[in-house]
Amino acid sequence: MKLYHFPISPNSRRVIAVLHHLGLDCQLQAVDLLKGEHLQADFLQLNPNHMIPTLVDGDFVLWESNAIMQYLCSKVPDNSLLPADPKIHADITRWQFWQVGHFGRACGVFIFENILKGALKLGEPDAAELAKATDNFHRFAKVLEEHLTGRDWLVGDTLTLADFSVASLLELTALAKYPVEGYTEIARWYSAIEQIPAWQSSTPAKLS
Ligand SMILES: N[C@@H](CCC(=O)N[C@@H](CS)C(=O)NCC(=O)O)C(=O)O
Repeated sequence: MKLYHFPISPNSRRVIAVLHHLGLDCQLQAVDLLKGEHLQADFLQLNPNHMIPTLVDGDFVLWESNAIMQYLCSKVPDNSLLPADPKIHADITRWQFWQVGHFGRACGVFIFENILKGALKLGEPDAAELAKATDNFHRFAKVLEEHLTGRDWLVGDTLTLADFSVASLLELTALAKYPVEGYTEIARWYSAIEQIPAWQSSTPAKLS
């Protein structure tokens, strides 16, 4: 298998953490988004959305990080990251959709305004956009905070894909300047994620 990724992308990180946790063999191929490598014809044939991560497994090409994570789990029977029990499976998938559709979108504005704009020389962060994103961040961070109260993990009593999907957004907390003050349950849970060997070994060099 080959995974096209971009270092410091949370979308890549969560997939790489799963590869490490499951002990799967996979070649990592960095695609430099800042140099526009994702817009080259060869890559567009794999992913017409010009986005990483993208997995190639023989003649099967798969994009969307959460779909890739579920596919990787299907290679390791009886793994605890994505148990077969239909309700647990659906609960994990629910949090993965929530990450893409809600929390990730709130975090994405901070990533764009406070990290990417500077890296791409697109000007200063837009205060109005950040103010709107702050409201949205709190709306969904409160849901996460309350859900984590009294729990070690997002689903059931063990680490699952749900934890890797949502936690990956938080790796950029300092650089993206998310308004995380006061979210003590999220901080406690994220500290536990940071102790997981697969999380540690998948830390991008620039964040370690
Ligand atoms: N929903 C997608 C999002 C992937 C994504 O946003 N990737 C970004 C990097 S973090 C990208 O490749 N952007 C390049 C572009 O949009 O042209 C996933 O979860 O895989």
